[in-house]
Amino acid sequence: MDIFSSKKILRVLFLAKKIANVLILCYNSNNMDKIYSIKSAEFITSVVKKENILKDRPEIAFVGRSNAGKSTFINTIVGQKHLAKTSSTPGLTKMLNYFLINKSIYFVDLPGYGVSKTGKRHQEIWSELIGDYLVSSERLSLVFMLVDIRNKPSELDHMMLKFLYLNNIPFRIIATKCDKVAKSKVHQYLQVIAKEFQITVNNIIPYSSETFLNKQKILDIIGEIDEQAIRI
Ligand SMILES: Nc1nc2c(ncn2[C@@H]2O[C@H](COP(=O)(O)OP(=O)(O)OP(=O)(O)O)[C@@H](O)[C@H]2O)c(=O)[nH]1
Ligand SMILES: [Mg+2]
Repeated sequence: MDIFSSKKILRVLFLAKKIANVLILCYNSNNMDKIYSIKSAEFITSVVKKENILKDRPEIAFVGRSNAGKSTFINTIVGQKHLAKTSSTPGLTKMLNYFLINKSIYFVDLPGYGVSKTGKRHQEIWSELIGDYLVSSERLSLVFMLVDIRNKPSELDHMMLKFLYLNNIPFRIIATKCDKVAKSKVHQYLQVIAKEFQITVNNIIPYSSETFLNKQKILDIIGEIDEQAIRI
């Protein structure tokens, strides 16, 4: 074989290696960096009694003080403006509202706690319902606990966190309404919440329903729970 044909073979081999590398890269990006998205979300039912709690699918629940932004959070995460009812008046969500996501898992919007206007008896009924739900939902996979970034966690927030710990319920903390504070101050506010809860700042995900800050990060967390996950 003369020197020219061996050079040709080397060039072909080099090209083949390059093509193989590109193909491997494409394969990996198709299979490993899949992005979870929500294709469908529909209201299923409202529950007021323990005996009616659904048990047929994995669930993600949303807890937090009234007006923390739970229902708005659900709407922006699923990409529908009016799926869960929202209001600037605290105490709007009074029942357990179930939404079916991607025909696979439930989102459960829970009544907020800490509304003095609604009367003590009402609050007792709600906290009983929230407690019953959290302990008796066998397929509860995750709780998103929402706190308004501007507010120091309340006594009820502390109680909720303790409750989740003691009952071994996996949870993530979301600091909502980040658009309401200066960007440069977000970390400072998160530190206040972290200090109060005695956790590290990294354990709190800042969010805004106005800017969709960290929406994909939250969708990816949801995707880990959705076993039937459809990813793009
Ligand atoms: N600027 C801003 N406003 C928000 C955000 N999230 C929620 N809100 C507003 O906060 C108010 C309360 O939001 P909801 O989603 O109804 O709060 P909730 O926690 O579901 O309240 P309850 O149903 O009473 O427990 C509404 O006026 C929302 O528009 C946010 O990220 N940024
Ligand atoms: Mg609500």
